[in-house]
Amino acid sequence: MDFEYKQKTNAERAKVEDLFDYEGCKVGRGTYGHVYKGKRKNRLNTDGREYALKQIEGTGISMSACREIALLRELKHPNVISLQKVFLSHTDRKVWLLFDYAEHDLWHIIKFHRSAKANKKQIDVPKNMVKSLLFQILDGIHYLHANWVLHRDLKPANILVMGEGEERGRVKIADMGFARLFNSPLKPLADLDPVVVTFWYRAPELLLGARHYTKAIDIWAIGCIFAELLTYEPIFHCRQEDIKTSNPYHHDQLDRIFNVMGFPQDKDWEDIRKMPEHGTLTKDFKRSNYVNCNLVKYMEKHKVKPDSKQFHLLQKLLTMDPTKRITSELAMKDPYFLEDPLPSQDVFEGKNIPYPKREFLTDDDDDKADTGASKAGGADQSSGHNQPPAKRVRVMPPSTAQNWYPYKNQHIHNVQAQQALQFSSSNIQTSTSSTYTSRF
Ligand code: 0ST
Repeated sequence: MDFEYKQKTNAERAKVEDLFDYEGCKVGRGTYGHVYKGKRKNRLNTDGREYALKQIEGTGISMSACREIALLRELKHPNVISLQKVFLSHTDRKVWLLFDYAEHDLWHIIKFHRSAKANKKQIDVPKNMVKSLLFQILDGIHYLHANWVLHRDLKPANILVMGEGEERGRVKIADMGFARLFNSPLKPLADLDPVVVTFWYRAPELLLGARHYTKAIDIWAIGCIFAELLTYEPIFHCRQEDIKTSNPYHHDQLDRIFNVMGFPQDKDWEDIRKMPEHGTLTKDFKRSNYVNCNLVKYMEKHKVKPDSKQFHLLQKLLTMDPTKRITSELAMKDPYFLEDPLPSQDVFEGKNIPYPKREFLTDDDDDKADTGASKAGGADQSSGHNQPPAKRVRVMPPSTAQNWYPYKNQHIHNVQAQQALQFSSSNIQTSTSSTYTSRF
């Protein structure tokens, strides 16, 4: 390439290290890369706004980096994380993504309340906080679903909440990107270490071998999160097995769901007979073991009244038959949201925020993150609840339904994304692996 042109673009290119202070401010480490809390350097930084800088794992514009950038640049909604800028560091071939900084997330918020409860400490919760959280989660998911984007990995760690500032107390749906690791068709299973993955937010049809992700699968996960906000306990908590299998069927997880919900009656879920793992289900389970189990009983134990509007909505979200499960659109119109107190934009309602700020991680924590003893319950919170962080694994999920991703041809899109990132087409090289590389 023209040397002078290269020099000129090099001088003009915005560099993350010139624009942001982030040294020593690592707040997250996982299979997806590193996340830093950053502030704009000098210049006009009077508002003190904070940013999250994600340095993507690996180098170059990998398939997953490309996907994340291509997807996020199309999306704009107050309750969905927004990508502000992409930096390409030509010296080390690193890709950086700039986001607004969210100080809190539901994983930490729920953990805070759980330990307060265990220590019998009284913490005041704003009276409509759970309602506001649920409404904003539904609003964000409704936007994604309306645009045919399925989340596929909703859980408390992926629900961020903004701290002090202009957007105080606002939900931002994010995705740390762990689920996408499962989609690495080129990696043989034998290469991978056994790993702990949570199935607590997985819909029953997924555990019975459903072939595609659907909107209803996201709705089930929202029901699980809602129940957890009401009780501070993961509703479908289950012993975690080491998994090194592509089998979607998880006996213990299904057993836990039936223990809370009861075994589905034929009339409740007619098509259960058509599920790929229905044979295994009838072989392994006896309806008679669950005759006294139902959601009313479970929630009553946790002091949630079965005649309340919140209970009725929970039941509509946690409906076993995916075709009968409520949609995000209908859920937002539920009587629960019309009843006082109404949901508010600031889930903290202007009250003091009792939750601690994110801790900074040291390189030491980095090593631990890889071995499973990360700080504060998860530099990598992929598994959600005081569990070791994610390791390399491939559990075959259902295929990505064609319309999960708004663009069918990822190769074409990959090129488009690179062009959008102002690479000249002569810079694009294709490689035999799933990673596209470009000369920096
Ligand atoms: O949230 C992040 N990425 C993200 C968000 C989403 C949706 C739109 C579904 C909510 N998808 N993805 C995504 C897509 C993630 C990975 C891949 C490969 C594709 N990233 C945000 C990361 N956080 C880090 C902590 O600070 C705030 C931003």
